[in-house]
Amino acid sequence: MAKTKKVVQLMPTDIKEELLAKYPPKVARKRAKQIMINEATESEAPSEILANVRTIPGIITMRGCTYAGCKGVIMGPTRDIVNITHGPIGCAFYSWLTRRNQTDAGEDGENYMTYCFSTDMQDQDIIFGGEKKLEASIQEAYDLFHPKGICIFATCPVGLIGDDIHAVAKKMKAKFGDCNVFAFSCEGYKGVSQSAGHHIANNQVFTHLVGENEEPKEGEYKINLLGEYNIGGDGFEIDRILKKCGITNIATFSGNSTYDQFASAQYADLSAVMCHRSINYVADMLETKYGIPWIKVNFIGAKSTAKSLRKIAEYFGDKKLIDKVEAVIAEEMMEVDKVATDVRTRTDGKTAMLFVGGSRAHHYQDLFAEMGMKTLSAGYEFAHRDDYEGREVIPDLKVDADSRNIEEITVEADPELYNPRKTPEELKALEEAGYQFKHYAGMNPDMDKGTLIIDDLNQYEAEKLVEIMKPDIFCAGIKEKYSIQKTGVPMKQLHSYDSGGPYAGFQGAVNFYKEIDRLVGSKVWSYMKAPWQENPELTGTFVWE
Ligand code: CFM
Repeated sequence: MAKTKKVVQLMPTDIKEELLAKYPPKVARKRAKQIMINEATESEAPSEILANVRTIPGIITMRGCTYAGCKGVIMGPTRDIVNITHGPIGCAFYSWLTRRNQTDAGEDGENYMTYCFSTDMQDQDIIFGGEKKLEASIQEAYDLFHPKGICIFATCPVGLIGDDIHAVAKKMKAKFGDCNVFAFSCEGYKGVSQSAGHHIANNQVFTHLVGENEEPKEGEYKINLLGEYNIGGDGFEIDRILKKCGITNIATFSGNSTYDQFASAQYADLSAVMCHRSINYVADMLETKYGIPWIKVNFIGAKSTAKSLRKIAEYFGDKKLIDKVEAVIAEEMMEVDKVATDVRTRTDGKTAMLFVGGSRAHHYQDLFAEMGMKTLSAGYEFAHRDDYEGREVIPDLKVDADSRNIEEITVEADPELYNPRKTPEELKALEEAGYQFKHYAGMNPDMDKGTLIIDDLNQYEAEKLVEIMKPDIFCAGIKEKYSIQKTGVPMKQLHSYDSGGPYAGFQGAVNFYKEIDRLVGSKVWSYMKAPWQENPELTGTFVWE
């Protein structure tokens, strides 16, 4: 049977129209601003994307909540801090090990990752207040583990009843003396998505944790790796490469991180930012307070990894490091090129769609490009306009009531520790040679003209897109997985990686090529028919009939 002709004949404007056709006019008008035809020339198409705004009630969004962004995303991957969820048990249980951030207990053996700490709020705590229960939980955790730090995370009811979690944290910190206790007002409803939770986490970590360690860190070419969460072991692979190059990673925010790493971040000489969306606030604050410049990197994709390593080496400008980085790239690329050449005979020209949180929808396009695959459509769940259009748009971002809800903290240069890592002349020389600090161009420039960029994609639109464009693979999360597979299209989870990974770095690229090759080459989903599709007229009788 001839394969049905796909995609190309359809104009992006037609596809957009079809996605919006079912909505009531008001909903369609709002969604139209969140569906962008890249580099659109059509006069009616918007030149900017609407992002970081509330999901329309009734729409089944792919987003998560603010608590998820704070507790799950930023603080979750840290292994030796006890993270206590103050709230009903469901909030803790569903954030317990659901994100595949791996940890290695290290020499000290401290690893609380496998535990789930909750105050288990009950009806009476909601009515009479939960502060006493929180205090008792903190005490219990301290008595059991004597951790260096205890973090408290607010869930929705905590904000509604007004428990003062910060006062409790302060009291317990003073009582213990040897354990840093602090809290996050990251109630699920605090923002429009998990993005608000990132910002809240960044603020508190910077205020209460960064700089706490006063003992300088030794090492050559010291960097912080910001926005890398060690999903499926990505951080382990990046650390392997950095180590091989002779680069010292002082602190990862926050994959497999420790209390001590955060507390020593001020001793790095460069911040390398992987996930811009979740951690750019810390990058900026490290620069303001300590004078550490930041650059955007991407270790997803072998070529992107090589590029990022070269960028780090160029910053330090030391011939020894530059040569070492080149030697590592040459060595690692042998295997990468071998596998890429092989898979490309099968994957070249295939198509993908990516809808992930706030950076992977962009980063993973590099890996697909290395396999000769085209991205038809992509979007973020909760990123802001700068992640689409580049940081140049930041001054024009509309500050609405929801974003005003998230505290902006003022950071000033530290009177003792502020130390610009480069002289103005050195910075200028680098910039004149094309080096860009504090720069992220966003996803849009890397996507083809006419591709569809969609913010906060929902269940209905996901299925509709797949039906219209029939990609060879669809990438998103667990909530989307099964409905997509039912349409006959293979689905790859890019949050949890299903059970795969790592996909970062050189070895990660090899893993990804092989896995995607298998997925797009497999017909299993398109062969699968549900019983009711084959025998649509099933009849049944009741046993008593
Ligand atoms: Fe950054 Fe992330 Fe992402 Fe993110 Fe996330 Fe994640 Fe993600 Mo899931 S921090 S924005 S809030 S890269 S958990 S490791 S995969 S949505 S694209």
